[in-house]
Formats: sequence, C-alpha cells, structure tokens
Amino acid sequence: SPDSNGSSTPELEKAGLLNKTKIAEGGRKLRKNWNPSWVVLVGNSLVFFKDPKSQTPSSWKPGNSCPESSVDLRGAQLQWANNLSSKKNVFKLRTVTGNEFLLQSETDSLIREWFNTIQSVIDRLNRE
Ligand code: I3S
Repeated sequence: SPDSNGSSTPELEKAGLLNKTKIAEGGRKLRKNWNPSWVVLVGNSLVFFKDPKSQTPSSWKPGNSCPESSVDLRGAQLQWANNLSSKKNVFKLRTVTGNEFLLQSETDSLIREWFNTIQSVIDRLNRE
C-alpha cells in the first residue's frame, strides 16, 4: 500500500538468522557450503544478507546493508528436507528458475515459523 512518500513499500514479514546453503543453480547441483545468513522475508521475496553479526529482527532496516541475493517466491516450492542433510530442522526452497536452497535452524519452533510464513506467502502468490 502507498506510504507517506506515495511509493509502495513492501511489508516486512519476518527477519532472522538461519543457516543457509545453496544446493542447485538453474537445476545444476552445487557443492554445499553452509553459512549463517540474515534472512528477510519482504513482499514476494526472500532476501539474504551477509554479516548478520550486528543484526537483530527489530534493528534491521531495508537499505542499511547490501543483500547477497534475493529469491522470488512466486511459484516456489517448499518442503522439509531432513533427508538432504545430517543437520536437523532443514527445509528446501526451490524457485521456478531451478535454484535450490537449504535453510536450517537448531531451534525447532523458529524453523517451523519460517516454514509456515514462507509457505503462506507462496500460497498467497498462487492465489493471485
Ligand atoms: O550432503 P553432503 O555432501 O554430505 O554435505 C556435506 C558436505 O557438503 C560437507 O562439505 P565437504 O564435503 O566439502 O567437506 C559439509 O561440510 C557438510 O556440512 C555437508 O553436510 P550436512 O549434512 O551438514 O548438510
């Protein structure tokens, strides 16, 4: 919806620290490289930031750091993927372009919240 500047600011749905690895690019398998990532769900996108050290969910503002990459959630698929890792609490996100990411947290409730929130955005986009 239009903000006070008259422009449209997408809603910040969620932000937090997750472990992330990209496992495919355009359908081509990649070698895993797990790293902590500051993950922000805003509008129709999941945005990944490096250097999450100084971040907290309440202090994060769009524009105060440079995104590493961004994922369009339209048509994306989400599934639990504990079969794809020795880590617990892993899910896989696959984009329409065939990019695949694993996201993980040691905290059960936290990863479930992320899964449900991302799925609800995907569902909303599927209804549009
Ligand atoms: O699925 P994989 O190949 O067993 O994944 C593990 C490896 O990628 C490993 O890296 P190297 O093979 O370069 O040493 C990573 O360090 C592990 O974290 C990967 O497995 P997990 O189970 O953590 O997703």
